[in-house]
Amino acid sequence: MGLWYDETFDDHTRLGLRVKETLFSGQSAYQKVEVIDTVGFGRVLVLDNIFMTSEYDEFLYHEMLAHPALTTAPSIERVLVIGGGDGGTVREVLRHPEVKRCVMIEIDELVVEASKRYLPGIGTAWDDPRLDLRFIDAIEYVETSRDDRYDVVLLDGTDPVGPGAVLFDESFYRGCKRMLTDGGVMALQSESPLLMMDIFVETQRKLRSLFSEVHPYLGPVPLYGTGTWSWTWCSDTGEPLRPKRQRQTAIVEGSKAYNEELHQAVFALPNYVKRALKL
Ligand code: SPD
Repeated sequence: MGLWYDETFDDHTRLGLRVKETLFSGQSAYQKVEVIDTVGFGRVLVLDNIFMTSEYDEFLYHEMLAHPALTTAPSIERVLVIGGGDGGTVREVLRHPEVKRCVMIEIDELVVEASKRYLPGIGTAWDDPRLDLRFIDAIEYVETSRDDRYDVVLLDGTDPVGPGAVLFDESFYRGCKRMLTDGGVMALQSESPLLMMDIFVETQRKLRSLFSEVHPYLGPVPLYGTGTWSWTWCSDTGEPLRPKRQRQTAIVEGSKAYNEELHQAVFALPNYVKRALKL
């Protein structure tokens, strides 16, 4: 049978991947960092026993976090990415020619080191001169850099456990909103409405208390347990279903998932989600 690596959810469900070998295992000041090579999902980044991203399906997650926001914000010259130490999100951001500067705030240098070495196919934009990568605490950055302004803010955190839990706090969302330019767009990963409905609903509540436009959207990410994942598009003006065609054209051909039709489709919510959100 060989060796299996399991992520366990709430002691009642687990997802197991058959492992070929462990490529890296280390402990940072924040978390356990591992890269495993698996039979079905290729190389997988694992933080504190939670699957973060895989060579097999990472595009489904990173393209959907980045492009709905980046194709709809009024301007995308300045982009802030919080988390995302594997490099997949900044890779997608920097595919947009209009982006002039992308600041990435990652607390854990070991995640980036391990990803650069063992997941070079995911982080392909580390050397882009527009990228400004800083290893600092996002909470501290948002508190101390109140004058920095961004057209788009993307939150690419872990689940709300361990060092990433604070990235789900309402006060943190408020700080991120303060950094947005007028009409700016924030997008974030907002967990699974199937596996973590309570966290999903509570996240939507917090965001709705801060932004006038809050639109969750869904897509498949097989690595994340139930396969159904959510992201949320937030702004005070505008709406997510009016993307700029020119920006879409610039990236659609090079995207594995994102296209014009999918952009519209992902915002269509199933009844169980609409009912949970009282929409
Ligand atoms: N259940 C795991 C959720 C992880 C979301 N973030 C992944 C980071 C990929 N860049």
